[in-house]
Amino acid sequence: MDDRPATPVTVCIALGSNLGRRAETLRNAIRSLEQLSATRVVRVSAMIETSPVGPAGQGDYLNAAAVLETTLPPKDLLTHLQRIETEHGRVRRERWGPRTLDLDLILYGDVCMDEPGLTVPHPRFRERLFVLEPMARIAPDAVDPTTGRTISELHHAASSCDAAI
Ligand code: A4P
Ligand code: MG
Repeated sequence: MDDRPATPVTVCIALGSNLGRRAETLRNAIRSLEQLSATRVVRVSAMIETSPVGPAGQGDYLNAAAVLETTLPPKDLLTHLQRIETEHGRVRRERWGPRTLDLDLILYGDVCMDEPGLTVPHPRFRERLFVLEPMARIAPDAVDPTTGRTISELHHAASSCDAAI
């Protein structure tokens, strides 16, 4: 799906940081999202502090979520997210390792795509409380097009498993 959608699509983005001035980085990242062309930031969650999932020995994260409306195609949006990560000091090193800023594209309307470099919905978000918790606060009724379940339902399921995945 490379074509620009005719009408704005509702998109969910997950934000995370566990290096440097975490809250300031997330606030600045939201400002960068607000400056994207053809895009409106509709809702931003509170920041939550979460234990790191992945390699041991890294610090706690601040995580948040944002809902956007955009006519940028998914790949263009991901390119912008990666540019914003880089502008905020992100250096790609170890997978799941510490980072100043991580921006993941979680949902892009009801689009399902699996292409080199971009899988939507994000393949691991259903098990991840650090994504579902902030998303459930601002988009509880958004639907995961792969499972047909709402964010609220996925959040309850992940919480009840106490999924530290
Ligand atoms: N990519 C494919 N699909 C997507 C998508 N929907 N959104 C590709 C964003 N990127 C997508 O990402 C690796 C590649 O995924 C990119 O080149 C992109 O083309 P990356 O950001 O360079 O690497 P990563 O973030 O280390 O890997 P990944 O697999 O995205 O990890 P996650 O799932 O994002 O996990 N613990 C807590 N508490 N809080 C966190 O925020 N984050 C992670 C990262 C680990 N542990 C955490 C947290
Ligand atoms: Mg990532």
